[in-house]
Amino acid sequence: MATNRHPIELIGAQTGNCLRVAIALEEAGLPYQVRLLDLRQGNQRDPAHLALNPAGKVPTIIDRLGEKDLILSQSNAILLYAAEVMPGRLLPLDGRDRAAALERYFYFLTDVIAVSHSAFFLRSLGNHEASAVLDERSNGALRDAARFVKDTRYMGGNSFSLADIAAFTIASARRRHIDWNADAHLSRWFDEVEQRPSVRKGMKAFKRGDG
Ligand SMILES: N[C@@H](CCC(=O)N[C@@H](CS)C(=O)NCC(=O)O)C(=O)O
Repeated sequence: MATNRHPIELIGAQTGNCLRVAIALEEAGLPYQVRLLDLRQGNQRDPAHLALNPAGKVPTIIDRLGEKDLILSQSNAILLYAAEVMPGRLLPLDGRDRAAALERYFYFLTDVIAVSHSAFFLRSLGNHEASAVLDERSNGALRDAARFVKDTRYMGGNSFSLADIAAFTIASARRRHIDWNADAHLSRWFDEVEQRPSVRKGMKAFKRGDG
């Protein structure tokens, strides 16, 4: 299904939001090409990028579909789009299993990643006390996710899904703050996901500059 497609253009940088998209495209088997922006140089606010994403953020994708390009921002909307384009690759097809995987996906997005991003923002403003409170809340939610992989192989059930991609990028970013000896299930899950070919390739996508 994906072989006759134009490669999706993935505009981004080495950040968690962009890495989630690269891993999802790898796992979905969708061809893509990376366009690297230098966020420190402010490339995200160049007029050409603002025309694609007026918020001046990454990631953004361009999917050359027929006569009109699909331009999409918001990393997690892009992940859901990839799941729709390649049914069964990123979310289970069965409705009950799919709902369970989505529940976990949103757990990581809202209870772990969003809280961690707020902590980062407060830290950048010098508000270390409030930032530490949110960091601990986010880390606690991540630690608590060990129970998700106690009885199933992956975060959202018995198949790899968007829930694992969301969980992995934040766990990887916070790995120094997690006591990996405290829970064998969490470390077993992390080690397995880290070795997955799509994850290995996706994590390097913005280093080599192509998909
Ligand atoms: N909710 C958006 C957040 C996008 C976002 O904040 N991107 C950051 C990088 S992870 C960015 O572009 N930062 C550059 C800036 O704000 O100037 C998403 O998930 O895509």
